[in-house]
Amino acid sequence: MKIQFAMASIASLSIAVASCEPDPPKEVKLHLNEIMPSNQFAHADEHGEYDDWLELYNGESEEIDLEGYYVSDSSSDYFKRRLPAGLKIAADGVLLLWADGSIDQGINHLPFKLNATGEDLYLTSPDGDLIDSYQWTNAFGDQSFARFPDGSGDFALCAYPTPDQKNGAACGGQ
Ligand SMILES: [Ca+2]
Ligand SMILES: [Ca+2]
Repeated sequence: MKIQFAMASIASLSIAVASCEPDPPKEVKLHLNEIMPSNQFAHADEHGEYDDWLELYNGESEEIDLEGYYVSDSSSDYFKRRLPAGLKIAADGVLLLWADGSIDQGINHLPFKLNATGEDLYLTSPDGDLIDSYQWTNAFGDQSFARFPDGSGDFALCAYPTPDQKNGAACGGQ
């Protein structure tokens, strides 16, 4: 009887706890949209350097302030780079980040490079929730992995990259 009473109490307690929980976090339509792990001659940064890059896409109807979001190339540390103040991405817009290991070159530069033979990328919210990730192997030079449609579609290898532009109809997209 005591055990039954205890179990009934636990059951009612868990119901009470569940009813007090806050709403789950709203899913943000912010995604990894295009990744070039082996940039050779495709697109140079503002210093004329052909560094690796990744592109984010904002599928929301409002601008997103990226300060406090995290980007990482390590599954053991999702918080490798906290994006600084000043990075904003327009509604239905894209933003390019340089993975060149040179954060001294500007707020849109990351403290790591990408590995053409294979690596992971992670995008994490300011609250620490993993928003998006992608893992690749064998990236070809000057080709990207791009989502079609922007933000929501699967990644596919793209021979006609669109850095800093929506992926649009390139590479078989609609
Ligand atoms: Ca650079
Ligand atoms: Ca693009």
